Amino acid sequence: MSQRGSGRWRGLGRGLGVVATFFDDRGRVIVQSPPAYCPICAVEIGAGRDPGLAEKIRAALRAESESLEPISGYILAISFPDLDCDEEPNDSPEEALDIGVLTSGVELTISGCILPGGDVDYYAVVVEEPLDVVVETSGSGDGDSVISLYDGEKEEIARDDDGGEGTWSKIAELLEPGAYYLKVEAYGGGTITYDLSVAQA
Ligand SMILES: [Ca+2]
Ligand SMILES: [Ca+2]
Repeated sequence: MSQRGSGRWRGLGRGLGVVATFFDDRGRVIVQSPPAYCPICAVEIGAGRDPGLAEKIRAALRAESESLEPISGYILAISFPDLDCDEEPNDSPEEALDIGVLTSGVELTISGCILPGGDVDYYAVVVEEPLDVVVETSGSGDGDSVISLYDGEKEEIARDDDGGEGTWSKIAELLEPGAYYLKVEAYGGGTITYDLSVAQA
C-alpha cells in the first residue's frame, strides 16, 4: 500500500453491496465507507494524512446482498492510487516545488495529483519582468480543481474554481517581477490528476 493509505474498490454483480473499512493495528475502525450497491458500484476511502499510518493499516471489504436474494457470483476489484505523482510534501508555501523562472515567451508546466482527497500542492515561480500571466490547470479526464495565486508575502492575489476548460481552473493576472506561489487543490475535497501551466498570456 502506498503512503497515506487510500483506496478504491469496485464490485460487479447485480444486487451486490460493498462496504470498505480501514482498521488500525489494534483493530479499531479508522474509516468506513457507506455501502454502495451494484450492478456497478464503487466505494472510495482514504485514511488521512498520518505518514506512518500506512504500515499500521489493515483494509477490509465486506460484500453483501442488497436483499435476501442470494448472489451466485461477483467480482471485486481493488486498486490503490499512485500517490507518487508529485514530490510530496508540498503542502505549504515553505514546501513549495520550484517550477522555474517565467520570462516572455516561456511556458512552465508540471503535473501532479491531489491524492488523497484533502491534499494541496504548492508551487513557486519567479517572474522576471512585468508580464500578463495565465495560470491554468487541465487534465486528460474531468477534474474539478481550485487554484490560488499568492505573492511573495503569501498574500492571496487571485483564486479560481471553474474558469478553465470544463471545471478546470484559470487565473489571468498582470504580475510585476517577484516571487509567487500557486496552490492547487480539488473542489470539495475530491481527488484529481492535473497538469499545471504558467505562461505569458
Ligand atoms: Ca500531491
Ligand atoms: Ca501536496
